[in-house]
Amino acid sequence: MDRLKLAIQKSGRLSDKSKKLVSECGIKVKEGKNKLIAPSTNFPLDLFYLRDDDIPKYVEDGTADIGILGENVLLEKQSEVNTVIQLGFSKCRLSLAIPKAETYTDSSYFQGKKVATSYPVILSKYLNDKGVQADIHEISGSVEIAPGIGLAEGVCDIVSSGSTLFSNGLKEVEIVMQSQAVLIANKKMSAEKQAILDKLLFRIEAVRRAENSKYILLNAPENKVDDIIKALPGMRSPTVLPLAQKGWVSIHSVLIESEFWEKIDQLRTAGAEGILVVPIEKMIY
Ligand code: PRT
Ligand code: ZN
Repeated sequence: MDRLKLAIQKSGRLSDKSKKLVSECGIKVKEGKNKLIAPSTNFPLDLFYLRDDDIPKYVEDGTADIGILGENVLLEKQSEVNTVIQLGFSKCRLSLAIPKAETYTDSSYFQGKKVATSYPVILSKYLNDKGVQADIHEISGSVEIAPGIGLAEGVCDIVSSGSTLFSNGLKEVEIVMQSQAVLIANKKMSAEKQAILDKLLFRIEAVRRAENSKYILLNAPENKVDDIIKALPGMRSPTVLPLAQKGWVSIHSVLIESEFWEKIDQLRTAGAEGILVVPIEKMIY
């Protein structure tokens, strides 16, 4: 029986969240110190611990079948793989930044200027598309210090909160790309491996849906039920149960996280009381 090989980052910003996702999919893995490969004991999958930069190549050549990494690294490496699903974690952006005191109008600012980055492929394509020729210096770490030590006049680096740029006297002037963790797959997988991947995807989707949803329970007078139901999308239709107190019901449904506060306001206006909101662990359609 074939087993699916999943490459994840060994240690770094993606590793804990990648492991958490695997665990939330009910996949148990034997953890060993400093091991390169960890087999699952209850799912036909083996975890490969790698540097994130190596994951696209390993998945392209089939050493690993699938992998989890940031879209920024995926795009930079230009490997021939399929992007299967966005995973919604490790969100960040790749941005251009310049010293705070400089005046910025548009990307022509970078014409003929030295820009330090670990993402030369993405950056040169971005600037080329805008007709700007910059002098791109590839450096592998601590990009943000380059202007301060006179190595470059600008940087193109990953930004999350912006505090690294700020504390190095830089300001973000353009977003080159948005990024998040994605699951990638080899382009020529056997039918047997594809079937294991489909099973895994089914679980990942259930976990992702649950992350974005909340279970809501509320009480309401019977004559308000129609108004309240209008405000509740639910999976199919909400559950309505009679309460011991005559003329009152309990309504149960599912809310999308992003619409949450807006819906809560609508529900209260419609007459809902005693609203309880609870997290959902998995959601299977
Ligand atoms: O050793 P290995 O090669 O596996 O890891 P790595 O050092 O190359 O990568 P790692 O672990 O730092 O990041 C892995 C991935 O996490 C990146 O490729 C991004 O997709 C994603 N990610 C999310 C980030 C950040 N947020 C992030 N903030 N990657 C890096 N940063 C760094 C950034 O380089 C800068 O130094 O954090 C700093 C900026 O953060 P703020 O919050 O100060 O703006
Ligand atoms: Zn890396």
